[in-house]
Amino acid sequence: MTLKAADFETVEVTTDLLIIGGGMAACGAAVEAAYWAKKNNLKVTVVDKAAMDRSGAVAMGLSALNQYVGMKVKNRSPENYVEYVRQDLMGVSREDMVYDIARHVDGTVHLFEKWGLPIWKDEGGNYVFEGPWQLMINGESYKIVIAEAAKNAMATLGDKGEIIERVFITEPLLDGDKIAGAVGFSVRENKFYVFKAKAVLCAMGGAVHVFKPRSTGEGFGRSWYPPFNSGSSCYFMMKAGAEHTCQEVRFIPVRFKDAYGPVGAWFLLFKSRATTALGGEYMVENKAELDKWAPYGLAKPIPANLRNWLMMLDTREGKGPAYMRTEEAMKKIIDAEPDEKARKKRVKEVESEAWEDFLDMTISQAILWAGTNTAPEEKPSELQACDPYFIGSHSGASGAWLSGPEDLQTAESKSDYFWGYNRMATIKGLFGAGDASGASSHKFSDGSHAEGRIAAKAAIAYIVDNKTQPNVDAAQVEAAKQTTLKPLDTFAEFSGQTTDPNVNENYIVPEQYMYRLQKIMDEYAGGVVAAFSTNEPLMDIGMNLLAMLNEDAENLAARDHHELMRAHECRHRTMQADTHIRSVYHRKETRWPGYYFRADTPKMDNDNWLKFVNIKLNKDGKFEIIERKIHKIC
Ligand code: SFD
Ligand code: AMP
Repeated sequence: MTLKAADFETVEVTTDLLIIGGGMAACGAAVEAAYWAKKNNLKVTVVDKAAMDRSGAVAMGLSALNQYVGMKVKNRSPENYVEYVRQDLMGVSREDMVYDIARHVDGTVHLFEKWGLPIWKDEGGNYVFEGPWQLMINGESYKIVIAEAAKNAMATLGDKGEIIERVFITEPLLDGDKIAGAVGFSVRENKFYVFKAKAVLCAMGGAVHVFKPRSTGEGFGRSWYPPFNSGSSCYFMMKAGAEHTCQEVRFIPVRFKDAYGPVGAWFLLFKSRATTALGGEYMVENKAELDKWAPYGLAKPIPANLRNWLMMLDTREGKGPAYMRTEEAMKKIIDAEPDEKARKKRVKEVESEAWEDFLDMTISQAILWAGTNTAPEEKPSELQACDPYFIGSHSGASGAWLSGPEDLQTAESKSDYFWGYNRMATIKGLFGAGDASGASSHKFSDGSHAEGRIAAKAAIAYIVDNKTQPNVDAAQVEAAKQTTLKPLDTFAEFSGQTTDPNVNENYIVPEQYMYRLQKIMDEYAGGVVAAFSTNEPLMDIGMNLLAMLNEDAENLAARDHHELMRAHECRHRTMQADTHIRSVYHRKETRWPGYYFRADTPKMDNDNWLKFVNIKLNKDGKFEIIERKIHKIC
C-alpha cells in the first residue's frame, strides 16, 4: 500500500514555549526554560527530528569544548573574546552577542562538569587547554550527558514539560507579524503535528549538502558536518519573514582527508606543522600574502579562513597534497623528555591522546587510519579543505539577525541591535540560538548551549508580557499540511507510470533533486569543483537555475516517511542556497578568501564593505537585501 496524505491523523499540541531542535542550543534552552517556566506556571514543548541523546552536530561526541573564556583561571574578560572573534571573522561580528555569550559560557562549562562530562585535568587538577580558548574533554558521550540534563530539567515541569522526538518541522505558523507555532510530521508514524505556541525558539542547526560533497558514491554522507542538519533553521526563520545576516559567510574547515578528523588538537595541543608536498610550510612560505588582508592578516591568531587560503594557494598551484606532520610533531614531543624511561611513557600517552581525539569525535577517522595502515608516529596524514557548510556557531557566521542584550548596547548600537527581547528575531515571539543565530561566531558547542539558555530566558519573559495565545488560522494550517504531505500523494498518483519509480516525468525524487542543487551550487557558487571561486556572471546563471529548481520543488515525491523527510530537507537546503548566493552576489568584494573567492572583486574593501549584508524574504516571495552597520561595543 502506498502511503498517502489521507493516512495521516492531525495531532494538535498547544503550548507556551515551543523549542524546535534537540541539539546543543535546544538543550540549553530546555534547561533554562524549565527553570523560568516553573516559576511562571508555563508549558514548554521541545520537538526534535531525531532522538536528543544523539541528535545534531554533537551526535558522535566531541573532543574539546571550544569556548572557554577562563575568566577566573586565566584572568581574561569577555572583551578578550570579542577581540578574538572580530579578528577571526575579518571585522564582521555582532560584538554585543559575542560578549553576551562569552560572559556566560564559563558557567555553562562548569555545569557540564557537574552533570558528568569528563574534562581533562593536569596533575595539579587544572583544566587542560587545547589552545588559548579550548578545553580537552573525554567527549564520546558528551551529547548524552547534555540531553540527560535537559530531560531532567523538563521533567521538573511535570505535564507542562513535553519532549517530542522524531518529528520533523516543516513550516512556521504566523499570526500577522507574530509567530504562532509550527507544523511538522512524525518520521515513524502517520501523524501530522500542529504546534500552537506563544513563542518559538528555533535551534535546528546549520546546513550541509547544499554544496556537492567531496565524498560521493560509497562515501556519500561522510562529510565534516553531519548529514542530518539540512538548513531547517534558515528555512523556518526565513519563511517566517525574519531578517538574516552573514548568509555569505559559510565555513570551510581544513580536515584530515576523507574522514574529516579534527585538526585543532594537532595544531594547538601537539603543535604540529602543516606542509604541502612541493611547497613546504605554507604558513611560512606564503606569509607575504597576508599583507593583502590587513589588518586581520597581520594580527594573531591568523583568521581560520586565511589559514585555509594560504594552503589553498599551494594546492591550486598543484603543489599538494597537504600534510599534517603528525610524525614530526610526535617525535618532537617525545624527544623533549629527559630520559629513555620518560620518553617511553610519553610515547604511549601521546599515541593514546591522538587516537582518542578521533575516537571521541570522528570515529571514522580512526577507522580510516586503521584501514590505511596509518601510524601517525610514522607517517604524515593528508589534509584537505572540505566542501562548504553553514554553521554560524563555528568559524562561519550565517544565521538570523537577532536582538542583543540591552545592557551591552552603546549609544550608537542600541537602535540597530536592540528591539526588546534578547535573541528575538525581527518577527515577534520568534527566538533563535546556536547555528540559527547569526554573526556571533566561535560559540561552538558550549557557547551554543549558553546562548540557548540566554534565548530561553528572554522567550519566557516575552510570554509573561504577552499572555494571549496567537490565533492560528485554519486555512493556514490546511495549506501547511498540504505542503508538508503533498510529496506522498504525488508519488502515489504517478509512480505506477514508469518501471523505475526514480525516473518519472511527473515528479522528482529527493535524491535527484539534491544532486541538482549540489551541482548548481558547486559550479556556480564556488564549491569544490570551482576551487571555491565564483563571480557575478556565474552567480547569474546559478540564481536562474535555482529559480527553476524551486519550481520543481513543487513536484518532489516521497514513497515513505523517510523520503518525505528527505523531500523537506531538500526544500530547506534550497532556501539556504538561495540566501547564500544572493548575499555573496551583493557583497562586491572578497573578505574571506579561504571560504570563497570572488574573482571579479578579488580584494577586500574596508571603505565600502565593512558592514553586514542582511537578507529577508518578503510576503510577495521576493528576497530583499538590507545593509546594516557594524558597531564596536568594546
Ligand atoms: O572542533 C530538527 N563543533 C565543536 N564544538 C566544540 O565545542 N568542540 C568541538 O570539538 C567541535 N568540533 C566539531 C563541531 C561540529 C562538528 C559538526 C564537528 C566537530 C564534526 C561545533 C558544535 O557541534 C556546534 O557548534 C553545536 O552543535 C551547535 O549547536 P546547535 O544547537 O545550533 O546545532 P546542533 O547541535 O547541530 O542541533 C541541531 C538540532 O536540530 C534538530 N533538527 N528538529 C526538528 N525539525 C527539523 N526540521 C530539524 N532539523 C534539525 C537536530 O536533530 C538537532 O537536534 S571541531 O572539530 O570543530
Ligand atoms: P578545529 O579542530 O579545527 O575545529 O579547531 C578547534 C579550535 O581550534 C577552533 O577554535 C579553531 O578555531 C582553533 N584552531 C584550529 N587550528 C588552529 C590554528 N592553526 N591556529 C589557531 N587556532 C586554531
